[in-house]
Amino acid sequence: MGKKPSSNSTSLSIFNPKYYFKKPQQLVLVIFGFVSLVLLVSDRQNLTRDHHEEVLRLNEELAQLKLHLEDLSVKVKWSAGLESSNTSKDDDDDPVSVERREKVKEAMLHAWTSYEKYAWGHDELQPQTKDGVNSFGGLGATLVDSLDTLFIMGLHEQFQRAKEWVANSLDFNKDYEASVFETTIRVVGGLLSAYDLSGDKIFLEKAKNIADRLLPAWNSPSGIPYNIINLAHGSAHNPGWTRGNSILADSGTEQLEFIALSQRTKDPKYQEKVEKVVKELQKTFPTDGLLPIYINPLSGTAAYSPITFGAMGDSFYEYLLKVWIQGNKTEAVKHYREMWETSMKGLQSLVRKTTPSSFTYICEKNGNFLSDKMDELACFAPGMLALGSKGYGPGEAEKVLSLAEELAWTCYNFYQLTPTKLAGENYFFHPGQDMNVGTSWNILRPETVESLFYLWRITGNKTYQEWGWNIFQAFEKNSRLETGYVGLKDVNSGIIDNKMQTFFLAETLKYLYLLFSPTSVISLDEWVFNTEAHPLRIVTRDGDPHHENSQVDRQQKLPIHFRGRKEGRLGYN
Ligand code: DMJ
Repeated sequence: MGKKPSSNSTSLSIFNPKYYFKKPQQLVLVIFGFVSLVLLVSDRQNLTRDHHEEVLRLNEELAQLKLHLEDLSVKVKWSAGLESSNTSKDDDDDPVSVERREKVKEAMLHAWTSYEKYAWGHDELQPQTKDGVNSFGGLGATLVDSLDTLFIMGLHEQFQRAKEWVANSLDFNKDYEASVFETTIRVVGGLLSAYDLSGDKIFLEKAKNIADRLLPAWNSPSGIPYNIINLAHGSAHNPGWTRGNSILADSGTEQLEFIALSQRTKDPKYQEKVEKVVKELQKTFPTDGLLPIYINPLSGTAAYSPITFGAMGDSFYEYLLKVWIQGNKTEAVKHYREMWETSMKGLQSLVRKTTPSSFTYICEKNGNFLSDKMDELACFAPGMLALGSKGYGPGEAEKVLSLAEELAWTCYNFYQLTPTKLAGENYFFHPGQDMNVGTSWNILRPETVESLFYLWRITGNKTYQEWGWNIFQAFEKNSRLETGYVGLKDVNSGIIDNKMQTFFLAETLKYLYLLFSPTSVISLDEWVFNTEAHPLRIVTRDGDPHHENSQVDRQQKLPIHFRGRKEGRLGYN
């Protein structure tokens, strides 16, 4: 009797190629099965991806519809005259502003949804190639920079999703040479502002974590920080091209964030480091208050280099004023205001007027030589002057405010004089020719709308809203793509680049939104904006805005936000 093959030997034989020589139909079946399986799996994957994209698209459409609905309901209310009956009427709110801020909110939603769709968790969105890029070490820079804008605009589902990412995926342990300045103003500032607005402790924990990684940068002989630090290892240095020097703006623009962090954590170490910088600079502060852009971190003194209110100088002057405001203008911060006022005298010594149209501008200085050039970056100055004008006595206050208004007119014309109605990166002034664009790109910068926001808040002059609206429309026309917002490589030709800058969401759109909101929304009496437009609550010098014994009354802490026109206050999470 032949031996019956065991089931074991049968199963072995199907893995034996000879089996298929004897039974070719089985081979056909196996191949067919395999191909079907591969097709099925790849089809599933495609379906899942398509499904995911479809869900994101539908979400954006839904959010757009919600906005549209809010807009309609606001209009209906206005036309029915119901407004004043159920809400407290703000004198500075009107139907045109309501409609405009809804348009700005829609722009933010578009920018944010594009980021969610193509670059989620990355630092920046590249709208043309529809992908993300990590230009800040992979810290989710756009996401963190956008948190407070989402919150203020009432985009709460988006804020929630961003918060989940911060809680679960934001990791600072990166072997990356980070800019101390950029990481502070975007990440520390963004997280602290999200904490102040929402009260959610996760933001404070994360802010403390990244600030702890940045702190070794201040361990120089003078206390002036090195501007680059490895986030994983804590080794700090300056960029090669500064000849070993620290950059003025990079070294003097961490005070607001680190003081705020000390106030909220009750740990003075952050505040001590950054306040020492200003004390050090005060020792050799020039009589005109104008510091060159390079500071030697070994001696703490200025190295021969240009003086400017544009790139590399700008926010140092801004923070002198704002730390004074953050510190409740008390004795402890008096020296900041004094230094600021000295610098503003210096600024006035750099002011010139063009011919034939008499535009006011701020020169740059190198040694004794003045250069007739102004960066668009220096267009933060009108806002700063307006904000600081209130601290002067009669006479001087009007003079400073009037200079602010003249400079704002020039900055607005940086936009209006180009074919795209968007400003170039810098301008040169020649006798008889007023101004010409120098570097011709526009990377969605905020400085001019920032100044228009302050000037509107401080003067109540609606002209500034009109100017802001014109600039917003130019962004919509030239920079908006299906996949986000891009800068222009050239404001004359309108050729676009491939980057949605994080400050477009953090600053440009936030200031525009606030330009069309009542003054009670992020009141300048209660909040101070860092240089990346992150509002930090003004508390007592050692206070925590969320501490149960905090002096700030809880009702007062709630930011007002709008569903269409103001319908009420929103609570914390
Ligand atoms: C922002 O990161 C900040 O406003 C900074 O102070 C200057 N540069 C950009 C915006 O232009």
